[in-house]
Amino acid sequence: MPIHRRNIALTPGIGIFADGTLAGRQCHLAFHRMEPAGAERHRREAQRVSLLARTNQTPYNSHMPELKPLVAVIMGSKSDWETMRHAVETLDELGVPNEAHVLSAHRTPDATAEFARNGAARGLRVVIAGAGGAAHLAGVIAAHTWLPVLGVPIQSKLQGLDSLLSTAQMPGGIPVGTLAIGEAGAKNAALLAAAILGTSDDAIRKKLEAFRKKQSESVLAAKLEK
Ligand code: RP5
Repeated sequence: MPIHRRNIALTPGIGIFADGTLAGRQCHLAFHRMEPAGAERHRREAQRVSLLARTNQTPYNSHMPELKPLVAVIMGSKSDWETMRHAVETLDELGVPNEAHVLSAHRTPDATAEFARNGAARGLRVVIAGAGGAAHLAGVIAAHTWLPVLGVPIQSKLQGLDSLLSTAQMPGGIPVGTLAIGEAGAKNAALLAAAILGTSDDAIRKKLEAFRKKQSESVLAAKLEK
């Protein structure tokens, strides 16, 4: 590989070299010839490419692929998507760059741990994890990262009470911030993630304030039928 070949246009999951070839495994081969800062950046992107290649379900991916995701929305099964899509839609509405994947604590344990360990280095700042039944996904992710993890209990065969208790009842030491069961929890997880990011990001805080204002106006404008 020529020394001058550089990865010049990385978007989440895909990079393009100057000669038009796609980045991926090549990143591993090329980065040792780059200056340290660039090499580190490309190593992280290469890790991301490799993880997404094995775990990504593209229909659920970020609606803002040009921006580096700050929030990851993870769910234990494709069957959780109808609930967790409310988190993604709310993040999109607030302009928070996000990504979404199906990863299971028990069906894909290695990929889940790898995702959690690499998340902070990839630039993620909050993880939202939704799972149902014996819902240990949020806790397992929290065990592998210092990032704040917000848990969404999915409405299950036991109306979500099993999911709620499994997500909320973390023993002291590894916290999971647990939201309400189902759709409300997914939406609120996104709003809470935005609030966390908004403490250091003015643009996101302003979007959140605008969301609240619009919501208040809509409540005050409610007309009741006699
Ligand atoms: C959990 O098991 C998932 O989060 C999901 O809520 C539940 C059922 O999964 P499926 O059997 O529908 O794939 O891991």
